[in-house]
Amino acid sequence: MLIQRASDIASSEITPEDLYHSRREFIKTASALLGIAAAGTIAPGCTPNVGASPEPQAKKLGPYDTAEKANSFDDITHYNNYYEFGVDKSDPEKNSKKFQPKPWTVKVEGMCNKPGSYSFDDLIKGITVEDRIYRMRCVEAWSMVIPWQGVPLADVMKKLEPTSSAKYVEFKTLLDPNQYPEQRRSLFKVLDWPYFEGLRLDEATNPLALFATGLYGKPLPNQNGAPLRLITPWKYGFKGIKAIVNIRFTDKQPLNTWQQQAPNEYGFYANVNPKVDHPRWSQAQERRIGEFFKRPTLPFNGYSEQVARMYEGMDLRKNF
Ligand SMILES: Nc1nc2c(c(=O)[nH]1)N[C@H]1C(S)=C(S)[C@@H](COP(=O)(O)O)O[C@H]1N2
Ligand SMILES: [Mo]
Repeated sequence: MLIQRASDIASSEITPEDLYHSRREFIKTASALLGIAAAGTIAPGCTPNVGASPEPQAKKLGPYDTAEKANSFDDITHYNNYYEFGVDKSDPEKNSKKFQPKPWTVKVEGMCNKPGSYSFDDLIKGITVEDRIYRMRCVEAWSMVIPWQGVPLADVMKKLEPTSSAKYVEFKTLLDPNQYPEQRRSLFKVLDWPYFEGLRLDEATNPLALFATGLYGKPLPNQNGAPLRLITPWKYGFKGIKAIVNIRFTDKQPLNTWQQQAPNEYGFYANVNPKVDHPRWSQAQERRIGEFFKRPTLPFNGYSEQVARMYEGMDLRKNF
C-alpha cells in the first residue's frame, strides 16, 4: 500500500517525530498523486481521500529549513542546557515537570512606542506561527537539528515599535526560585539569575530569528524553554534564551549572562565561527547528537547567506 495510516502502526511504535514526519509525507505523497508540483497548503475542498490527514496545514520545506535529518523528539527533550533546572543534560527534563508556562506575562520596556505587560497570547496575536527546521550548534561543540514552530522575531519587534534611538534588545528569563531549583541556592550559584541575553536590532529583525513556541508540532516542552524562547540559529546555542519574561529596548550594547560570567570566553555576538576557538577547546568541529563521527563546523552555522552581511567590516575575532 502506498500510504501507511497511523492506525496501521502499533501505537507503541509511534513517536512524536513519526507523526510529524508522516504528516509531511502524507502531504508530499498526496500532492504527488494529484500532480501538484509545489505542495503548499491543500485547500480543504480539494483534500484527496487517501489516508487520514491529521494536520492539513503541514508544509513542504521552507526557504530557511535544513533538509538534514532532524534529531528525535527524545534527543531534543532529554539532552538540554537549562541551568535553572540543574547543570546536567538530563536535569531539565527531570526537574521541569511542574513548571507553569501558563499563564505567562512578558513585560516590554525601554525605547519603544508599545511598552507594557503582554500576555503570551497578546504578544504573538496576529502573527502566523511558522515551521522552521534549524541546526543548533552549542558552544560546547555538539549540535542538533530541531523542527521548531514559532513566530518571526521581526514581526514581534515591529509590533512593539522600537524608537529610532533603540539599537539593541535585551531579553530576560523568569526569576522564580519556587519553580527553578538552582535559583534557590544562596551558595555556589552556577550563574547570576535571571539569565539574560541581547541582540542588535538588525539581528533581532533578521528573517532567521524566531521566538519559538513549539517543536515537532507540539507546544514547547518546559525543558526547551516554554512558553517562549529565542532561536538565532547562526549563533551559539546560549544566545537562545528560554522562558522569556522581559524585553527591553536600549541604545547601549547589553551584556549577556555568559559574557558576564567569563568575558574572555564568551562575547556579545557569539556567532558560530570554526576559526575562533574557545580558549579551552576547538570550535572547528562538532558532534551531531546521535552521530559518532565529528563533522566540520560551518561559519555562521551554515547560515552565511542570510546573515554574513550584517557583520561586514567587523573584526570577528575581536567581536566574538
Ligand atoms: N534561561 C536559560 N536559557 C538557556 C540556557 C540556560 O541555561 N538558561 N542554556 C542555553 C544553552 S547553552 C543552549 S545550548 C540552549 C539549549 O537549548 P535546548 O535545551 O532547547 O536544546 O539553551 C540556551 N538557553
Ligand atoms: Mo550551549
